[in-house]
Amino acid sequence: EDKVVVITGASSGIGAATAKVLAEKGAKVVLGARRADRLNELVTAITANGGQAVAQVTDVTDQKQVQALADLAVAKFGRLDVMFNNAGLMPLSELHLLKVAEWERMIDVNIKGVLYGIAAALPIMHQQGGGQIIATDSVAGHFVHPNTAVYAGTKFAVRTIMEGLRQEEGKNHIRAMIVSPGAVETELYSTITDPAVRENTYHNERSYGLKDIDVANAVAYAIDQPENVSINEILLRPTEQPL
Ligand code: NJP
Repeated sequence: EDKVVVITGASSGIGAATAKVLAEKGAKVVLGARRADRLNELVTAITANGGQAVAQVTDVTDQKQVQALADLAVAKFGRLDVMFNNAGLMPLSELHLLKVAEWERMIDVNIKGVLYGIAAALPIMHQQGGGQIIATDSVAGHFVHPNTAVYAGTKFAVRTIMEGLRQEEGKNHIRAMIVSPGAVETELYSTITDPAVRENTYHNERSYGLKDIDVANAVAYAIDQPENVSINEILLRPTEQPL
């Protein structure tokens, strides 16, 4: 399909894999993240493979930058069919460690970043008469464990925001979906600053984690559905992951 898809957090992991999968299927992808070098490498790889991609450095904690990324899609490709709010970080720790700056960072990126994506996409999609908004949530949007209180809190918030969006915007032909993975082998564990928690999480990702492409394929499946089919959540775990 030749849809125009904006992806935040496109410089690595799930975002980068989704960009490649969608571009291979003919989508025009508009890529945002903070690391320009990674974005440029990805654009070069997609273009060399015959795909269409543009990138713009975007910090999702800045509403203006998220708006500029959505506007780039319209300026470059004339539309915005899918807004994939995927950027996130996961500095897990127990609450008593009082890593307040990390709590704030998760709220800013994981929650506000998604809200800014919605704010950027909605007016454009209203004008077009439809579209699709996707956010990367998590199994942590369903269950909380020690170390995950704030991270899970941000993912619970994303789940409720996206469900509200679905209920309100279906009448405007806007589809809303969250993709909720279990452990995925990406660079996300490196955002964990507590060494014991990082080692444990990293161990799980290495021993049984999904690949980023597994999540990318789930997102591509939802985008590929006909307009009357709104898949609202895809929750996927590695087979061996218990919780
Ligand atoms: O991790 P990683 P994932 N502004 O670290 C970007 C969720 N998830 O692919 O800015 C803009 O490879 C960062 O780019 P950069 C998770 O919560 C994962 O696993 O250049 N972008 C990078 O592209 C998250 O929502 C697992 O540093 C910002 C991307 O975010 C999503 O999957 C399990 C940014 C992170 O890519 C993608 O993470 C699960 C900012 N301020 C949910 N800050 C898992 N991996 O196990 C970060 O349930 N980024």
